Amino acid sequence: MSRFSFTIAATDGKARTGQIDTPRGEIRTPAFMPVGTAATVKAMMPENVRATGADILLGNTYHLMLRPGAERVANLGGLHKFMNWDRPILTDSGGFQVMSLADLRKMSEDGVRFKSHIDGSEHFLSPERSMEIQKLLGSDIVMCFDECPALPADRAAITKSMELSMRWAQRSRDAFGDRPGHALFGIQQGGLEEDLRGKSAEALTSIGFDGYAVGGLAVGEGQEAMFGCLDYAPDQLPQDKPRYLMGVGKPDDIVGAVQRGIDMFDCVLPSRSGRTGQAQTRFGQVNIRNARHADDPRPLDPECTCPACSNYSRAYLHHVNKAQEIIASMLLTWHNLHYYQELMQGLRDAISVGQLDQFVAAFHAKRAEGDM
Ligand code: PRF
Ligand code: ZN
Repeated sequence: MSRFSFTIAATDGKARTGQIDTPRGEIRTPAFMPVGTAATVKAMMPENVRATGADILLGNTYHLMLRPGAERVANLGGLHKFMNWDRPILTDSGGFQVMSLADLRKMSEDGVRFKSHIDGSEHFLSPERSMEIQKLLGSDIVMCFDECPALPADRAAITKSMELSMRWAQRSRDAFGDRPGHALFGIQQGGLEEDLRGKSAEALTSIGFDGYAVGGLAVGEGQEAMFGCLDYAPDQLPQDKPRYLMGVGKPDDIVGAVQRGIDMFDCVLPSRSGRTGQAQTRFGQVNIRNARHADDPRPLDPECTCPACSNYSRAYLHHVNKAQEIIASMLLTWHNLHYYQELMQGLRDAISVGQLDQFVAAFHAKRAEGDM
């Protein structure tokens, strides 16, 4: 019952496939975690999210502490029961969301004071309070409280921020304590500076975590710079623990990151873009609102087995989107999450049989062909 372990079944180059075992079930890696920020993956019932192939969801400390409140969720039996998802949940620690969403932020060594973007009320987050909230929620994989500097930033600012995040990582570890069956992940920072990333990895490794995230990327640096960093950052982290690239990404970002040794991902893209009429497909992004779909009786993707592609035409998806019907969000979100999970299964299978290069070549060829 107290198990939380990571087993690598096969490798292909730097890529790995395997599974994380938790008391709430296994997580097949490389894994994509749909984002359930406010105790829901928007427009989806949890059982349908599971049907797309998701093993784990991501939840957010920041949103849930503001609404409905962590103590309230705990009194109602925890986040799993509250949202009707009994498999693993990873929660982000709040600092990153404070920086992107909250008003009037005031940072100190102790933590960050801020005003809610919802009602202007005042709140405080620190490593200790973030650990407490994630425990109240019942999170299976808890993230350290960190600071993610916006890029570009000068080296002095990135150094100072990384060092603060490493002191907060130690405080997160101390506050988390020993909780069998629950995991605590450290978060590497250091911008695009290889030596600072190395120092961050050393600090985290000497504290000791159940998994390690690469934080501070996908913050505006572009894919080439991100891949440049991922050419060394995962190698600086322990080989035998899961590596999680936070907030990434587009399908080609995920493929490139898996090739560089990343095991876990989360991103709002498939769910958020589904609500604005963008479909993520084998042949690239398709805007279902485009007039060329209005009379098209074909499915979005004839090879996709999701409900949107099995039962509806492009013309129907176009119509319900234009008419702002709720089912438009439901169908495209389902398709997008299905596509992402199928991509992850394809990556896992390819790594298992040592055919990742061939898989990646076919992935890019299909996208180059485009939607016809
Ligand atoms: N830290 C935390 N959450 C995050 C990030 C980070 O650096 C990122 C960066 N892409 C996304 N989410 N705690
Ligand atoms: Zn589909």
